[in-house]
Amino acid sequence: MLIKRPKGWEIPEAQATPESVYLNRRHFMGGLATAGAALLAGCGPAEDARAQGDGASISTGLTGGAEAESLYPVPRNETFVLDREITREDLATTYNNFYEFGSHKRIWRNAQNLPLTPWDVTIDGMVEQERTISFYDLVRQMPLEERLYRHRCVEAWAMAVPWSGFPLKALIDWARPLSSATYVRMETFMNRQVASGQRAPGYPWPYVEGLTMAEAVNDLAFIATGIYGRAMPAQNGAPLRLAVPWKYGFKSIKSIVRFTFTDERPLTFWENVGPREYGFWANVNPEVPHRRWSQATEELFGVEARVPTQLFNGYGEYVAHLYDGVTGEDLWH
Ligand SMILES: Nc1nc2c(c(=O)[nH]1)N[C@H]1C(S)=C(S)[C@@H](COP(=O)(O)O)O[C@H]1N2
Ligand SMILES: [Mo]
Repeated sequence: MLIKRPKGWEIPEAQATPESVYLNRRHFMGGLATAGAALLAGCGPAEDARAQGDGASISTGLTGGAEAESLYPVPRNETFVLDREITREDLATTYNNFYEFGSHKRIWRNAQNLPLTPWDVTIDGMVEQERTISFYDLVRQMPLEERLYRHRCVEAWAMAVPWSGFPLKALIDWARPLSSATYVRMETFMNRQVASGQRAPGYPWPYVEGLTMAEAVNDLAFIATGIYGRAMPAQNGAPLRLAVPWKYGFKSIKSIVRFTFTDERPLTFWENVGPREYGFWANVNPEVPHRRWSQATEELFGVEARVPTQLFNGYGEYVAHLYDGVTGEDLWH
């Protein structure tokens, strides 16, 4: 796939070798994460040291077979432009947060064991009619497009990736929730056989996330089913995952099996694990530090550059109005 690199963000090729990237990452993560690493939303600094070499050659991964693969590539929606270089595909597909497969970044190999066919998606709760549909039947009915989005992890690193998928609003229109529904709750698969992380004690599986209905029908809220012009690899959340780029990365729940419409705010996975550090809203804000580190700047993963963090990760024009009337809430954790 042809990728346009905006001038000014170009980094000398020599600085972008996997070794220097990972050494830099190790240095960086070591500085901010010492005690309480288990509470970090997807942080396992100790594992980074093993990373050298992994990223250079691999960009494959199970994607749900030829049927899923045949859907791509899809036309790019040019509305969404980046202010930075697209992250190298081999980096974005081998450095992942996916606690179901381990509390470190090198889960891509383990994730290959996740069975992707068949994959059923259940729509339930406050809807006209509860139903379960296969992923492939669902995705074929959705308006597929490609979007270039920034991705900002709460750990203060950032990527930029080309997602393929469809607006969450398209799925919601299809699901026909009742007007009394005020939240959509999303849930990841449960599979202790293949997901070693789900066998480890201490985490409230399955992974759960949620959005208000207003957030969910916002133009930016996207269900990604592909990446870099091909079907989603398991490690990035196949066959379908959320992408809400104005929020910290942990909101972008992977490998979804259930959408539940409700009038109760869902208790999300990380809020459940560490309510002092992670909340429901998790909107990106450079001025509100995490309880243990600053959010003022972020590391552009793969290019050894730090840049200022932007309010709403730079997407304020799309989403800031959603929070105008919201008072008495911590919108930034
Ligand atoms: N089910 C599930 N979804 C998840 C996570 C997870 O551990 N489990 N990690 C989150 C975090 S912290 C981040 S930063 C992103 C990482 O997505 P990527 O690996 O595609 O970059 O996925 C999010 N979605
Ligand atoms: Mo994250």
